[in-house]
Amino acid sequence: SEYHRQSATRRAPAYQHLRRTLQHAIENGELTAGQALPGERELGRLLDLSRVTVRKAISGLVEDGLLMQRQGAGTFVAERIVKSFSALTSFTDDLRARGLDPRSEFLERGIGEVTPEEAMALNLSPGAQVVRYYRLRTANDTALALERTVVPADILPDPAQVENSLYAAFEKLGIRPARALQRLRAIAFDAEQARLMRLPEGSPGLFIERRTFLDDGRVVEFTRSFYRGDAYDFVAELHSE
Ligand code: 16G
Repeated sequence: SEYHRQSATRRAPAYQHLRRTLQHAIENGELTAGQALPGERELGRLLDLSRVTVRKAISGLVEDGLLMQRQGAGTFVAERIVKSFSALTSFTDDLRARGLDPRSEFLERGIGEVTPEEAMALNLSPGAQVVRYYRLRTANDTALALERTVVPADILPDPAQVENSLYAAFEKLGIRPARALQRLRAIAFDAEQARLMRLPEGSPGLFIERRTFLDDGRVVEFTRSFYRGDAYDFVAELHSE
């Protein structure tokens, strides 16, 4: 097999061979999006490798975003996440709907005085207090986005109120986002962002800025998201005028 041919000619640890072999199989379409992989035990038996080796190779590919793990269902070749560009949904909603486990890793979290830029985006007066979050967004241990969010402190007084999902915290407080303005552009992840996302520097990303409003016109969120460029398809329905 391809695997055995490669192991005979190279000397890297066994898990790296397997990782590379699986990566090639995904890249050249032998393994296709959505396809289920055999279980760790079975794969180990097929390739005559220990379960630890198989697990190490798989967890590396999960981190890379090439494989996804679903609780109780196994490991799959990752599919692109199809996301509406016109629906006011949250990261948590989007990923839960796909049976994945979305998480927030807080890189920064705090409260402070609004900057001029934030005041403009949130329609706040100078001197107002805001809550700020910088989060790494993951699904089943794959890093999918970095997000910086600013919320007026009179809406969300305590930064600790967001445990995992911002929109879940809003819901708990009876705050109902009504509409949002969103813009998108292509970016390349800089060195620091790439490190946090575990991607090579310069990897393609989508920068999406969202300002979300309540029915009464107040702005509840100013978020700048940096999504992985290779993981998302944004779709929108267009209507003639
Ligand atoms: C999405 C939104 C972001 C919002 C976040 C809340 C896009 C491009 N961005 O990532 O503006 O702050 O969801 O997610 O959709 P959460 O409720 O999981 O924290």
